[in-house]
Amino acid sequence: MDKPGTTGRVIPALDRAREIKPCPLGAGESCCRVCAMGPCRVTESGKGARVGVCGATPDTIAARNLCRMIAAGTAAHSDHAREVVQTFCAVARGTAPGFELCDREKLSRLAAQLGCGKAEDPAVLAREVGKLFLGEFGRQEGELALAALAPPRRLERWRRLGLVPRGIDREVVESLHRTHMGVDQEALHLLHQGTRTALADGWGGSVIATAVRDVLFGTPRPVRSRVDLGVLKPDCVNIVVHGHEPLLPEVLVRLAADGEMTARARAVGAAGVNIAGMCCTANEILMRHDVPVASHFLQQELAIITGAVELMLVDVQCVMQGLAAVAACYHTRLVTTSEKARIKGARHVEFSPATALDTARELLYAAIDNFPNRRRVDIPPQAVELVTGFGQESIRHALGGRFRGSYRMLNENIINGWIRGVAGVVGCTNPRAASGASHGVLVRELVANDVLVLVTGCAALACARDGLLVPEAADSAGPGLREVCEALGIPPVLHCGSCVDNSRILMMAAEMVRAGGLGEDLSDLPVAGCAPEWMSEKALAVGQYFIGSGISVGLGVYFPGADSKEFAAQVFEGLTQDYGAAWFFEPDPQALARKILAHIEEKRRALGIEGRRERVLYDMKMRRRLDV
Ligand code: NFS
Ligand code: SF4
Repeated sequence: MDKPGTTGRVIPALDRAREIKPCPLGAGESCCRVCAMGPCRVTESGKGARVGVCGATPDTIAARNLCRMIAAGTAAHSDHAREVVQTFCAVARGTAPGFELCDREKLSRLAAQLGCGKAEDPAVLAREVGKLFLGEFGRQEGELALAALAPPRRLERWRRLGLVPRGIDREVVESLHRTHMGVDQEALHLLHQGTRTALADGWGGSVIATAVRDVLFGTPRPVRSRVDLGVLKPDCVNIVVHGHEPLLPEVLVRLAADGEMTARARAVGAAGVNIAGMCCTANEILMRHDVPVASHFLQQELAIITGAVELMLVDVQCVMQGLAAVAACYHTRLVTTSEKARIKGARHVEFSPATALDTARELLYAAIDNFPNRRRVDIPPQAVELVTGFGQESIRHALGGRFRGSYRMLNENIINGWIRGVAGVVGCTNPRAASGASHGVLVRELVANDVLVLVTGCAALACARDGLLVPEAADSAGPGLREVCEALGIPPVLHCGSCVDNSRILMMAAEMVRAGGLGEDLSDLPVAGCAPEWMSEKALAVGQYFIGSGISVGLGVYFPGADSKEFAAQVFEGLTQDYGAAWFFEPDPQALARKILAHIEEKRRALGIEGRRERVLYDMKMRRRLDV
């Protein structure tokens, strides 16, 4: 068999993961590559060097590596946010004809919240909001204006610890500086900078990206759709939109519904044009337009292998280079659309807000013209129903009722114990873990114990494939959560969007604090986060900003640098002292669920609300019943 990465047989990611042994560095030992006296491989306990050539200790190296990964994750989310804000500003100036300001009510609310004035003209208001948002990236001094969205207690704590981000770009740059050879060499000090950088992502870049996309494309409301490769249609021209930027897909979805495109598709023997999403782009257009989802991260190559994809569009982040080799074996055209990202072997058609309509039309024509080149088509029939569209606003509405739109009712349900707490299950799917299967095990255990689950990113899509995102899934919930879900007609697992939409979870947590009765800081809430199958540096940035915000986070797969006992003591315990939250590591999904449940119960005890309802302990027999 040919080696992965060489010529010959194309092996998709799952096979490659089986064939490539993970490098032990990072998991078993700390590895530093930041200067040419190294790379240095150090360990605290096993055989080998105890410090690097420069004398760097394993905990410093581990903290430095984590800080760099957080900086990369923050950069990815925030550079994406910058792109969206620039388009938003272009729309406000009237130079992006394919777009409009869709949710003007949210725009006015944002402007009022940010003190951007009360201009009647939405374009004027948008220019003001856009200017403030853009300013957050390059701010050099003072505090990120958006940090003020955090509960006052949290903001005070950040101020005391020197953690309030200044500008988004500034924190990323400073993290890279501090982790350069011979600069910041104390693990905790590095971790604090990692947190400040991550907070610039969570309360900065990600909040901005979510808010602006809501104004441009609409604030999500609950809608139904379907997920899995079975959403590809054998008789249609199939286009898969993959990556993270919803700008071009938004225009594409609109144009594809145009009669002209259907007529053109019919002329080549197809029934019409079918668009399906992949990864976070999928989450975006799913939330707003119920566009079906081909699937999560790990299934990107498999979509092409169906032989039914005429065109796959990719922009930035989580796009496997292996797609080019797979596409070359089929008729699929792989097209890169971001100025920032190209793949050898893929065609490049650059997107720009000013010419979005023309680009979308050109791409639709290319897909339709490719339909007659199809060879064998083999689409797995599975496609599962899901309900999506839960954000800060729609959850307030769904849980607060039509007339009392507030988080008070959610808090009441938590206080009286019908809902024990809330868990955010986020992040990727990873062939080194259970390839998406951990999510079902973990989430079933949580909902069976009356924990309301909020999901985003590929974790959300994995849960959707598992049938957990429909109201009927409440059948497998504990008695309290089931009752609440049935009364409100909502699933026990609420889909909150893409990974930048983790900011929605932060905002909901802030609303819960504001609604009262569950403490005064985010760290008081019976809430936890986890990323059981993380693979991307963005997931570490998300985890760190949750922790910096007071919400503990469990990580699966592996924890980088945990081999250093000193570093592990900091990240798993020490941080609690400062943030009221810390990381925990648990690769087994069932055990991860138990840790989350224990954490939630501990928070309930601290709030004095532990005894309202007894927790149901599910034995294997009961669990098997839930799994059907
Ligand atoms: Ni999030 Fe979205 Fe998926 Fe992971 Fe990648 S697509 S930004 S990083 S793999 S969840
Ligand atoms: Fe080695 Fe120190 Fe250079 Fe890192 S900075 S590679 S530990 S010499």
